[in-house]
Amino acid sequence: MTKTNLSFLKKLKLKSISAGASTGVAWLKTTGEIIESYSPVDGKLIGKIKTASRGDYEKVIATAEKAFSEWRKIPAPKRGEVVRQIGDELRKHKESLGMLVSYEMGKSYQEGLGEVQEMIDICDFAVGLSRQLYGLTMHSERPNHRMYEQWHPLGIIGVISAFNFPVAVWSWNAMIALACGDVVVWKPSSKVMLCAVATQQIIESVLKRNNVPEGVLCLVAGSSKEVGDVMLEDKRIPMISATGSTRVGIRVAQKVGERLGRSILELGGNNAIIISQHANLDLALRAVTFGAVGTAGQRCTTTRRLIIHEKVYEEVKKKLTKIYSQLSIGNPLDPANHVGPLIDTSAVKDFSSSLQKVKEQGGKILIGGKVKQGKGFETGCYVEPSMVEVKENLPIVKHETFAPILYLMKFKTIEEALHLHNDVPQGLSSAIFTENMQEMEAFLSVGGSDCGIANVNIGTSGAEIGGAFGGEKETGGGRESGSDSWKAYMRRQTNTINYGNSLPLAQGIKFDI
Ligand code: UN1
Repeated sequence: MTKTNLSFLKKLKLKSISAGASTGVAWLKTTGEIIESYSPVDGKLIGKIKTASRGDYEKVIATAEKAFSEWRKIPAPKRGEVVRQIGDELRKHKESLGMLVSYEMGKSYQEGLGEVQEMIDICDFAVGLSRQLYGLTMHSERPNHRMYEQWHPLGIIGVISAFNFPVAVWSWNAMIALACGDVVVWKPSSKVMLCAVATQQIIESVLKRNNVPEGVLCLVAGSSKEVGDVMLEDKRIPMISATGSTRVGIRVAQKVGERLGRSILELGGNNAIIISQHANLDLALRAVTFGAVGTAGQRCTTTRRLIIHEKVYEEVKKKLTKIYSQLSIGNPLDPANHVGPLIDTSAVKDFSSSLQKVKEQGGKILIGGKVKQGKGFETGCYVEPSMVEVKENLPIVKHETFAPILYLMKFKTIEEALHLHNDVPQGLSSAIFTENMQEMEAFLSVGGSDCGIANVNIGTSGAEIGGAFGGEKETGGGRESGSDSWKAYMRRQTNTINYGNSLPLAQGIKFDI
């Protein structure tokens, strides 16, 4: 195995034991247990984190609450200026942070860089947004009355992020929230806490030199028991934005819903690509491969199902099998490799048990399926990307396994393809490859894809930050990132002003005294 050059850890100034809690400008002397972070790439210890305890969490939240009363009064474009500088700071650290993302999470270095680029891009987006927090005006039915709506900051936004995007998904929430005048408390996944600590360290200098109130951008890296569960029930947090599995998301929705808090949920996906007989197969095969094996199948937008027209089925199967046989699996920091490790050995167990279910339910493994062993694979986290042929949506096909397993199935008519496509509990991302206008429009029409993202002639993963990101059904229904997702981070207020001398009631109601 290529030896990883760890000089990026020095550039990121990670200590051998990092504190797991920060108020943005100061680190706490945390009192939680120590967690060791090992790389799934080579099994080496990257660093330790003294996590946040419940008591540390309390301190952070109290500081965040105070910070909100100040931050919300700072003009939005001035808040945007701070976000702009955060983007610039991230630009300076793109390579080192991208490398840490790759090393701690296991995605390729290119994808690690891409993740930091998403952070930079959302900063740019949020800077513009800080001058565009528009409300509507409407015409009152009463004379001498004016009506309009305005958007006010909401308060503390709790961000619970998943291991697969250790830093980008936080930034989609945090940078928008910051521009909106909210403050943020971030609970990262305990599998990738060092990425969160490094990010927090990078932005610290910006917050300090701009005299941003203490508590505006906070980190509480702690266990679910000490931190996560408490956040869900904490009435001081009006909104929780959580990314993770559907199982976790249901709990978040219940707990936050019980106290009538808001939540944005971005949960499981079971994303399919329909390949029509009218597809440009060259494009389709490239998109399928990146979508299915990129991040070793651990994106929520990963391509998990291929619905292929019977006329091109054999050709697609043959060509893809060839591509899969040529994929190189290994250290994701080595650009020669296409597929890195899964996050941990428990993810490997899920991979193997899903393939076991495939066999029991009558699916046929076409290629892959094994856990890699031997030199370079000592962590036990590397698996072979697998292609499975199925006759219909078997129970296992409806389940999201967070690993590189791609199901192939056949269709005859576009109606049948759309039925197969939507016949799963999840609804995040989707795509069709076709050059036929009728098929394309059918896919995008009201009776077409039921997902939050529907693409034509590009794959299911790798969405741009400018669009709203999220999906329907078990994906949770939330939207983050671009478009007008910012509205979820603010409270809307409708205002009616009477500038006349009488008091007409709406709906023409008479009430004389
Ligand atoms: C996720 O996997 O949780 O569209 C987010 C994509 C990325 C984000 C994925 N921009 O694949």
